[in-house]
Amino acid sequence: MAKRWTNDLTRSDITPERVFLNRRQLIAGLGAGTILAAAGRANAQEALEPNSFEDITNYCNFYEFGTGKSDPAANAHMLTTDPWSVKIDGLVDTPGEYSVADILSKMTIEERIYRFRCVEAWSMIVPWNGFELADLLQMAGVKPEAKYVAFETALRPDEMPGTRFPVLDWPYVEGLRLDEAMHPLTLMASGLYGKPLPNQNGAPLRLVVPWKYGFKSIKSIVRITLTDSEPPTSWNKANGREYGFYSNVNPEVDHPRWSQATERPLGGGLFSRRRPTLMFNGYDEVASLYEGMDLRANF
Ligand SMILES: Nc1nc2c(c(=O)[nH]1)N[C@H]1C(S)=C(S)[C@@H](COP(=O)(O)O)O[C@H]1N2
Ligand SMILES: [Mo]
Repeated sequence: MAKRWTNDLTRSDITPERVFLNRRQLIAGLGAGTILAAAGRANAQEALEPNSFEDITNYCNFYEFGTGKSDPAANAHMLTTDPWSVKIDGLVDTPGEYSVADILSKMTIEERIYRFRCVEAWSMIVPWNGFELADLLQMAGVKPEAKYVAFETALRPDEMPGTRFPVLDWPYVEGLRLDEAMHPLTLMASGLYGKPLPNQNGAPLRLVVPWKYGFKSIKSIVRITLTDSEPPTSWNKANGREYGFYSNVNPEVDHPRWSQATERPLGGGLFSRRRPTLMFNGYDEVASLYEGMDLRANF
């Protein structure tokens, strides 16, 4: 499948040596199409230098393996990720169990360097490998009545020690409105830094929705269901006052217990400079999805 649209810089667009490039160097090194894309995105057009592989894989949230930031790295090796299949059901033309191997053979894997902003107010930049969720949904055939997409993570207490504790109502579930799910920025990631996705980051397939708080980016997905009503989501069920269905990154809507105006970029140490958080995490191109909506009421 052809690469239809690119939101951000990808490492295949820049010179082979991964170095920090300033805007002028970047534009000099890019093809004409990308220059246009870059010109339209002046606001977010800083060079995105990814966090290190070590940072991304050792500072994780994956409560199925424990609630500490290093628990997933320590425990997620217990998860069997091959073979793996994803059930796609609900309002689709061809429901069924799709093996990940089969899915990957049909999708074009590309690299997307995305900002990632956790609701806890830390952030990082990740070079994901994956494909657009829209391509997978189109493969299954979305019925006209479908309005939402529900996602579910594996629940295997034998392999996921964290699920023996009632921290969340397992399995972890998430959801998107169909237009959010079909947006070209919405990625299904199967890798990072050009390597298969480490288990702690959600192997073998996880969602990445870069303009929403990190908890929307559900890991180790076993089921995708097209529905006509808004699906329940884990953090909203756990605390609906603090975590809404939309959970778009929004510096103007604070968490009831902390400000969302700024964030701490990972990798700079505990006392690194905070930086301003951007509306939609800098991905302004999604603003039209929410036109006419009160983003305070629909947080
Ligand atoms: N199944 C599942 N998915 C999950 C989580 C989780 O605990 N379980 N944590 C979420 C949160 S809070 C964040 S910030 C991101 C973290 O992704 P990373 O560890 O790959 O950076 O995963 C999200 N996806
Ligand atoms: Mo998070």
